Amino acid sequence: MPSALITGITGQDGLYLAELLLAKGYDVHGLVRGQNNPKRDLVTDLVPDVQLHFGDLTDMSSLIRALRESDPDEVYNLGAVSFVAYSWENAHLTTDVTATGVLNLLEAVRLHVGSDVDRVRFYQASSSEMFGKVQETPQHEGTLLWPRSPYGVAKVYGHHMTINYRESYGMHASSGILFNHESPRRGPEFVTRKISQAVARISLGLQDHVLLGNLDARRDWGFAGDYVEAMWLMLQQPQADDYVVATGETHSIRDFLDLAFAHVGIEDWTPLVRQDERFMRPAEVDVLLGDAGKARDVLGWKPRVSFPELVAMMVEADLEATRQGW
Ligand code: NAP
Ligand code: F7E
Repeated sequence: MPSALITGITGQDGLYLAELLLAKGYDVHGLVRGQNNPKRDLVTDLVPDVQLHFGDLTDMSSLIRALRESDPDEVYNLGAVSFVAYSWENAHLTTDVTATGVLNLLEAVRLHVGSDVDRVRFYQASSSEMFGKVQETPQHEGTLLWPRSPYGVAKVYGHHMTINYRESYGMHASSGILFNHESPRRGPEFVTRKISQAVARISLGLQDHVLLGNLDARRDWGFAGDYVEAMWLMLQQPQADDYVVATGETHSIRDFLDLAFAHVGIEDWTPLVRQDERFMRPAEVDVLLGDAGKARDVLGWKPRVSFPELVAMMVEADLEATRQGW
């Protein structure tokens, strides 16, 4: 039975990846941080077969211990401070977790495997935020990186460190440059879930408007359940490499609002949405559009869920959750 250790198991992607790997017959282990993490119960409810280990990306000895306890064939590093807006407020913390945390885990894996470098395959959760102020469109694996936030800068560090461990030690270390991916499990701080929750509450008469920031930003949004499959495929290749994972479509926040409100029968959402300075960013990533041609050709990966299907899925899930009082 193959085994895997997932950092970030309590997050959106960690849960989908755990479900995918369990369905494939893996022995799945997850790293949980904190002395009384409230999301631990979510993991035990949704994926009870995952074995949990205590650890934190900023604490290298805890990573070494988790590797010893789980002895995985594959390590997926999904743990991060992942909210871009928060990264300006806590730039050092973001750097410690999202940048140095990658080095800690790579080094822990290197020490764990000793001279047997093929023993563990490593996945790093890189991000389209590394393209930031985009230097070409669409963005591909060779596009110049120009991050626009402490989060983006931290991800660039983790990305290059992953490549460096591959080149320096021959480690099977791959980096997935994933564009935005969403789902009903998306944290409510991110714009898509903030909108789907607000639309559900507004349509049920529980809220009268929503405050948002820049409505003109454009993102290449896909479904998280599709994207974790690409992570797994990367680690099944004979050679480690870097891959862009994206849909190849870009949409604005306004497009998302159009579809989300239309789903509950509201055609004109302008009186229901107010812009608020607090949600504007010091430096914005205006437009992202990914070219996932390499993932399609080498991994045989393509997205299954379309943008309208994604929006409908999220609004439906929040309507149901709000009605049930979850
Ligand atoms: P998420 O829902 O925010 O989950 C982040 C995970 O990281 C959580 O499980 C969190 O644990 C964990 N974490 C935070 N600080 C940690 C620490 N010090 N030590 C160990 N774990 C820690 O993020 P996601 O959307 O699933 O994304 C997964 C990964 O992909 C992240 O690295 C993210 O930056 C990257 N990424 C995401 C997207 C996207 O669109 N979703 C796109 C590109 C890349 P707690 O629950 O304890 O906070
Ligand atoms: O913002 C705009 C905001 O916070 C998207 C993370 O998973 O994907 C995510 O990062 C856009 C930005 O995601 C609000 O200014 C407007 O232009 O949903 P978001 P993100 O910053 O793109 C990448 C790929 C990652 O790697 C990250 O980990 O929406 N926006 N109004 C708003 N954003 C938020 N959060 N809240 C608003 O009210």
